[in-house]
Amino acid sequence: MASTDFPKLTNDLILQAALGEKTSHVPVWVMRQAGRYLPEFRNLRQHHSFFDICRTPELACEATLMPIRRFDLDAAIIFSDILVIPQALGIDVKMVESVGPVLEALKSPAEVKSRVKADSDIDQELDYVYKAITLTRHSLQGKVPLIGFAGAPFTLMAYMVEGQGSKTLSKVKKWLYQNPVESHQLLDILTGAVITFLTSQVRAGAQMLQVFDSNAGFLGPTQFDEFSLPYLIKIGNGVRENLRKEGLSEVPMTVFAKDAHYALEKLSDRQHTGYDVVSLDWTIEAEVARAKAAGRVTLQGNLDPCALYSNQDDLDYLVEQMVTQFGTHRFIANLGHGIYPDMTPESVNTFVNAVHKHSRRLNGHKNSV
Ligand code: 1CP
Repeated sequence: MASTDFPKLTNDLILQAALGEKTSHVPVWVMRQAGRYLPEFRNLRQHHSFFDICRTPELACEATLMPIRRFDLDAAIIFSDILVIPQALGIDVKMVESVGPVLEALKSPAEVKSRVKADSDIDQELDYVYKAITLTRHSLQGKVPLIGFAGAPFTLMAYMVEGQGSKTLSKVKKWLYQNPVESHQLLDILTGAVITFLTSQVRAGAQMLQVFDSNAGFLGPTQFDEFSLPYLIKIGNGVRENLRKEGLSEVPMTVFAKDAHYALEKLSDRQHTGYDVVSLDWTIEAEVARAKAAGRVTLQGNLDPCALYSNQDDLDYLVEQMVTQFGTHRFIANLGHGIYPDMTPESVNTFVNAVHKHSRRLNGHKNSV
């Protein structure tokens, strides 16, 4: 299927908001919106393994569309995982029931040279993601934009060294302190792979990109400045440069450095980083984030995912508070991290509709003044 002649986009609210334009209401999507909290996704998982879904464009497309059919969301995010990059570099990744992803971890810094395939053909390895994106972009029929994504180099490195999620990330942080040279070598390899991967996602049809640095909060400001930020900046600028060179339109880019409040001022320097949107976790106040961003980027977030356990009236009120505090301009509503599997579709519906309802009302008030 051709990656050109896509259906005309009818709801571009999120793209407008990302670029700082005023919108009639605040756009909203949910991190991990296609996942196990949906009965139809659990049903799909009974018949297919996680990576089979990722690797089969028709199934990845189907999973991506599930939340779009149910809720009034303003964006779709392609069904995939950040760990497809380590896989493409030759590291085995398994999805283990009730554990999550388990990788064949790098046991020593020497293994960066011996086990990480730095010359791997990323576009060939990950062609299934591009095919899924092109198919999904057509299947969305222009209803909402399609977001492509990748893991940030430090977060990917953390999984490659730890082998799975960790409470302390002490193994990977040991590398940063004891083996900075090999750490930078690995981060460089990952950065190159991510730039190629994101550029090709846009070529295939992604209309917006997000980089997930979910483990950023484990780094303090000094280590973030050395081991994460420079690579995030290389990605922001590298993807833009590639797109320009190919004559492709640039797309809005979002960075999510979870728990890295200390870096918010630097991450909000759009001219330097290349990111139009900074996504926030729930532990920072809107007012503080707005002051640090200083009008330079759009903010995304940041309701505590656990607010979805509230009753529906309380949830509606919490959303109202969030939209009132962030304001309706330069804001994309989301959770402060991914939704959990035991949350209900009903609460997602309430969340999404409350964002639209309250932001429309707030905009109406403003217009009538
Ligand atoms: O068994 C299953 O069905 C696996 C559950 C699952 C799903 C649905 C995993 C395993 N990944 C995904 C999809 C996924 N992962 C998406 C799809 C699109 C959507 O949002 O709807 C996205 C964007 C991701 C990104 C991802 N994967 C991140 C970054 C975002 C975040 O949550 O911080 C991370 C850290 C991962 C790793 C990962 N993959 C899966 C799990 C359970 C985890 C986290 C493990 C851990 O806690 O360390």
